[in-house]
Parts: sequence; C-alpha cells; structure tokens
Amino acid sequence: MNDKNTGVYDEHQIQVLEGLEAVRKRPSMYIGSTESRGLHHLIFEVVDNSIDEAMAGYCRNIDVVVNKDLSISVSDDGRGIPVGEHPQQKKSALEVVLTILHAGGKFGGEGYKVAGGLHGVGLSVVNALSSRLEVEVEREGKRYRQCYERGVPVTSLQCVGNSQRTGTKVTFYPDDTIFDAIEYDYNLLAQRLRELAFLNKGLKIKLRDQRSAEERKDIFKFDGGIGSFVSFLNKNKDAFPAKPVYIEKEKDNCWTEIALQYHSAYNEVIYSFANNIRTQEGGTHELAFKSALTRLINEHARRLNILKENQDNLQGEDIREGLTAVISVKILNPQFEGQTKTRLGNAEVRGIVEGILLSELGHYLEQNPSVTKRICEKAVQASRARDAARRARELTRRKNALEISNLPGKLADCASKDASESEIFIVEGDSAGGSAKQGRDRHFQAVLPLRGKILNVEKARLDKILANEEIRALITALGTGIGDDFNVEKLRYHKVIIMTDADVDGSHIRTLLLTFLYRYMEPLISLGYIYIAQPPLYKITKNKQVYYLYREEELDSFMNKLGRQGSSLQRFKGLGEMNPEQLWETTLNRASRTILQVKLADAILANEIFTVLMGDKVEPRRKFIEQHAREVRNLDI
Ligand code: 0RA
Repeated sequence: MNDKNTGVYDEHQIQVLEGLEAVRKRPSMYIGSTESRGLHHLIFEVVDNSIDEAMAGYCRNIDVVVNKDLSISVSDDGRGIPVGEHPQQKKSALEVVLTILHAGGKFGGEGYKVAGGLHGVGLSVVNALSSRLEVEVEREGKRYRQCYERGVPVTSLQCVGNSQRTGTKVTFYPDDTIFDAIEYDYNLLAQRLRELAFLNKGLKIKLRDQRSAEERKDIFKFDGGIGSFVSFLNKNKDAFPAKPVYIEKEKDNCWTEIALQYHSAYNEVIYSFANNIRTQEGGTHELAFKSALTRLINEHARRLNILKENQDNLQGEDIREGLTAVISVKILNPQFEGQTKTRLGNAEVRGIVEGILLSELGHYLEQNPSVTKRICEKAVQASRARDAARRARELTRRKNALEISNLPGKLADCASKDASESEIFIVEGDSAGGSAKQGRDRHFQAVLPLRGKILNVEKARLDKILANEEIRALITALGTGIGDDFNVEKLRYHKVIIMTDADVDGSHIRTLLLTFLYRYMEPLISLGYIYIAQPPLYKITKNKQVYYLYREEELDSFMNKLGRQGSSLQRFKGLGEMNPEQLWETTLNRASRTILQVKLADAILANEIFTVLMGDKVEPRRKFIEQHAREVRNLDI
C-alpha cells in the first residue's frame, strides 16, 4: 500500500500498519473488552484527550454527541491538535496522534504539565477500532479535516476553510465487526461526564443523545469542583457543615483538592482520584488525608477537653464515621499500583498532601469552632459505639473459632466443605425455608431461613447491627467476618443466593440484605458472589404437562398460545406455596433454574441508591420510587 500523502512506503508506514493491525486483532488488550464496557471505553478515551487539554488550561467546553447514525462526536475548544509536520515521522502531528500507538498528546513543545491517561491508550486505538473516523481541527485561522477508515487515512489532511476559533472535533463510528453491539448507555456516559465535570471545576461538559426523535441532554458544569461533588453525594442526607469544607492548593507540582462533609448516617465514603482517575485502592493521597484528619481532630478534641486526659486517642475510623470526602490530586507522573492498578504509589504525594491538610484544614477548624466541636463529639460517640460493637463482634468471632458446632441453629448446611461448589440460599420466612431444606441437593446446597425483616443497616450503628440475630446468623453462616475482620477467603459458599417472594415485602427484604452486604461485605458483590433467585410466578398445567412462568408480562400471550380450555392456572403468592419438589424444579436445580448475578455497575451510583432507598429522608425516596417505579424489578441489581 502507498501512503497517500507522500507516496512513500517506508518502515514507518509498515510499523503503523502493524501497530493498528495488532489493535484490531486483540482489541481487548487495549480497551479491556469488546462488550459494552469496551465500547464506552472508546468514548472516554476520546474525551480524555480533551480533558487533558482542559487540565493544561486551554479548554473550557467539551461536547459529546451520540449521533443518529450511531457515530460519536467529541469536540472541544482547546488549542487544536497540531497539524504541522512531525520532524521524525515525516507526516502531520495530527496523523501521528491518530495512527501511532502511544503517541498521545505528550509531544510538541511544552506539552502538558499534567496528563491523565492510565487508560491513556490514545486516539490511535480508537481510530483503529472505528470503521470510520473524521477529525476536524481549527487553529491558526484555518479549519483542517482528515478522514480515516479502520485507522488508515483515506484522505490527506486538507485545509477546508478559515476559522476564528480553535478546537478539535473527532467523529468516529465504532467498528461493528469488532464490537458485540453498538448500544450506548446514556446513564453510564452521563455518570462519568458528570464526574469529570466535578473533577475539573468550571469545565462545561455537554452530553446530547440524538438517537431518538426527542433529544436527551445534560449540561455538567460545577464552579464548586469537588465541593459540589460532595454536596451531590450527600444531597439526600442531613449534612454538616451546610457547605462542605473545601481545600485547594498547589505545592511542588502536586495540585491537591479536598472536600468533606459529615452526615447523620454512619457509613464512611471516601472517593479519591489521581489525574481524574478513580483510585479505588486508595494510595498515598488517601493515606495522607486520613492521617492528617486523625491528627487534627485528636488535637482539637484534647484542646476542647472533649477527650479527657485519661482517655486514649480517637481512632481514624471513629473520626470518619458519617464522613463523605473526595480527594483529587493532579501530578506529573502518577504511579498506579496494586492488583487493579488503582492505588496511587507516588511517595512524595503523601508528605505534600499531609502538609497541605494540616495547614489548610487546621486553619478551617480553628476558624469554625462550632463545626470542630460537633465533629469531635460525633467521633467520641462513634468510639463508644465501637467499643460496644467490638464486644458484640468478639462474640461472633469466638463462635467462628469453634466452627461448625457454632453455626447458626437455623442453618441447614450442605455436606460439601468445598466452597467453590457450595451454595447458600438465604430464604425469606420459615415456611419457604422448610420447603427449601427438603427440596435442595444436600450435597452442595445450604439453606438459611430469615424470619421477617432484617434490620435496616443504613439507620443503625455497628453495635446494634451485630446485636441483630438474623444478621449474626448470616455473618456466621457466610464465614467471612465483616468490616476490618472481613476475609473473602473464608467465604463458605461461592454462590450466595437471595431468595425472596416476588412481592413488595420480598423486594424490601432483598434490598435490606443487599444494603447490608454492600455496606459491610462489599467485596462479595464486586467479586460476583451474590445472586438473586428467580422463583416462578405461575404454574400452568394442561394435559399433564406443567409449565412455569417467571414474568407477569408472559402470562397473556402464553395462555393464548396454549389455549385456556382444559388448562389450570396457579399463581404463587409466595415461595411458601411451593412444595419442595416444585421449588427444586423451578428455583434450586442448577440444570433448569436461572439466577441473576448482582453486579456493581458503579460504586458511586450504588451508594446513592442505597442512601436514598434506606436512609432517613422520606421525600427523595418517594421521588426516586416514583421515577423508577417501572424499573423497580431491576432496581436493586
Ligand atoms: C498536542 C499538542 C497540543 C495540543 C494537543 C496535542 C491537543 C490534542 C487534543 C486531542 C483532543 N483535543 C485536543 N486538543 C489539543 C498543543 C499545541 C500548541 O502548542 O498549540
């Protein structure tokens, strides 16, 4: 093949083709998957380039459009990708960025001070995985344009007119021979773009979806930065101080932004980011935040005599009870470590962030004595509750040590001791529990019946939670412990299946269970151990043939097809109405049942859902349920 621009076919061209070919051969190596996740990754990759331009201080607006023809357009008002010839590559810088792996934006003059890009695989990967890509650049008074197909230029870089503005617009068509389906999830896009707008204060990000006749649209712009983020996270909570504490400071090339606010519930929420990337596993910035906060609050609690001389220091976790905080650092060379490469490793960050906090947060606490006093008092209360909880927990722990003999009395355990083949059904009510115990395969299926409603953990402290018998039974049966004691390797069953009635009460119990698991055993959800059983709603018998229906919507069309004459219809009002054989056939038997795996699509969204559904405020819950009434069936997963 000839290069259309220069007519030269040299080693550079061969390298380019080999590079892009590799991307098309093994797309998952570059974007994680060719499923929905990978498809959205493509969009975020393009957006990241514009975000980098914003972080460098040159871009104020980013527009993302899902076009009617299923292409995606991302435009910004940055400086525009340079179009001049790249000295080594003998082609335009634009073409280098779009065709050479890892070329990125980090070339040319000053470049960027800070750049994102953990997943910064670059525009060339997006280009390689698009059946077509069109790029338009406005800079130096001109407008330029070039088109590509599967990463290969099909036009030369042309000047197509004049322009007074500057910016870059990329429109791409994800290749449908590579991706399983070209289906975009508006909510997923909105979620991440909103987050990016929080993390880059003042930046305006517009999202438009033109797939349906009525355009869907959101504009995200937050002049309060992550302060607005914390308000957003706490929006359905009673929070103090009314305006989140907000700190922003640059030191030694580490730009640090921290916002925090307490609320009346008990859970701790800390989201940390480095260069706009969520650091799920924490790292030096998060450690710095925790140690500075612990030190400052202890100092003030002593000074205010809320903590007496003969009392021990408050522990970090007591000080963080009911805390919502967001930490964002932007640095030159972020080192991402850990199992999922989401722990910030840069050692220098620890001292810098700690120093900034000690002085800035220290200052805030001195200036706001009533807030300081309230935080200290809250922490002391938390510490008392933690003592009580420890005593309660020691009880469950001691039981654990004695193993089997102290498993809860209600548990009908399975014979197998191999967790990987074992399942536990958590069943609503003693009568359904009884049927399940009789109907199950004793070798690998255990049953734990729960009586009535379990405690709403969103409204209770750990000591009260651990005093609840149903929850204690659950913790002991699962074997992992909770909180600091949690150890996933001790999980006694690799499938934990929640089985509740298909009615309002059942769905409430399911949500209560999921809330508990989410708040105290979160890895069980993210590692995919939690499932929801799908019991049938109807049993239909005709000519000795038995049919089960699992969804309300199926009933009419099914009965019409089958013919109503001579058929009998039974509606199961609850699990308790099924006899053991029926329960086995429809819900327990691995060969014929369906179970739904609970997935954690987005931790931030999940936090919001559980806060709204289980928290204190009635109004947001009413609104939420109204808004989602039709989705309620799928809500908790
Ligand atoms: C390299 C250098 C310069 C800008 C960019 C890359 C740039 C890349 C993208 C990708 C999407 N939008 C973008 N905006 C800018 C700066 C060149 C100069 O000094 O003018």
